[in-house]
Amino acid sequence: MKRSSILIIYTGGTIGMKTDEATGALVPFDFSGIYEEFPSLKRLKVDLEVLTIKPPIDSSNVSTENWVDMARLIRDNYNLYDGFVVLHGTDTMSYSAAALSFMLENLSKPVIFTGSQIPIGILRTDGRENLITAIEIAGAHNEKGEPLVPEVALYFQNKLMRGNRTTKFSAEALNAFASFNYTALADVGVNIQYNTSAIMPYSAEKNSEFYISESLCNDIVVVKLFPGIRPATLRSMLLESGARGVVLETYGAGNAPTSEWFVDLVKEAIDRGVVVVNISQCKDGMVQMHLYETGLALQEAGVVSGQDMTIEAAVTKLMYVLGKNLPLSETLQLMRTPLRGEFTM
Ligand code: ASN
Repeated sequence: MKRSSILIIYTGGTIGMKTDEATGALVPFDFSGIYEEFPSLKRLKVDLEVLTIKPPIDSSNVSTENWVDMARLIRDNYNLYDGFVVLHGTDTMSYSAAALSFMLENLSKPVIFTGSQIPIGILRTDGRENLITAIEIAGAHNEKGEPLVPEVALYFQNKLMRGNRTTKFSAEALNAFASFNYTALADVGVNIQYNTSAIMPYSAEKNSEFYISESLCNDIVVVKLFPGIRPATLRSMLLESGARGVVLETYGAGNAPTSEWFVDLVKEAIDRGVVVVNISQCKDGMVQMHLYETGLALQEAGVVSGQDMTIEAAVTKLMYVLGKNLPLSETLQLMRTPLRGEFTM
């Protein structure tokens, strides 16, 4: 079996922290010295290089510009490496993984996001296993040399998940991420069990046509419904904010109040060309606007069903699709089509 070459892109987050021997404070860890810190990595059949985004950030500070930087780093190194591991803070890792899944066009190499809940320089860290297994997955290939996971995925605590299907659901547990609506791409125990039928198939033609989309539109508003929301609040978010795209977080199977003022405001936004996508506040399950009168009103107003998309996928997909500046009908068509396996039809 050939050795894989992997580029680690360190963006920041808890995984990059260790205790300063002198002061006892947490300080950033220098990943370029990765072999000195983890000599056991030499036993993996991979060649590693590390690039650090300067300055490394707490992921709560991540911006669309950072996503463009990450995408460019992958593009500039695409032909030099077999796979990529992105070390990222956990707080917004699902947003970044979803964003990159859209921005990396015709991707046919592994881009594996991981991080940790406990700093890598702390004895009880979860980062060491996350890092080592993410590297192993990024380098995994079949006898023909084709990567086993040619897509953007997120590895955390024994599970490999499609990046744009994940959500950070725990600020405490070490298994902080879940993919509620899509099966794991791999389960990790004594062995790594790849769920091949759930993983994007490898395509050699795609590989030669790899490029990145850098234009993201962040004129987006997320409206999380709650009983008692005032017409003036909704009006300011839908109409006065200048938003080109709205993610409406509704109840249950995609339901919202049937009050005239509510439906009229949504209609008015849609008539003005705002793209409104309906996703559920429930993490598990699917929007089905035809089920109840309370969902049907939205469907008839022209709201796009977000199906079983996560909030992270809905926001970043809107940014990506609106960033293309297409005619409205084509924008709506892209929003209704799963582009990277981000929702179930
Ligand atoms: N605040 C950190 C971050 O997202 C949390 C972590 O990485 N566990 O950068």
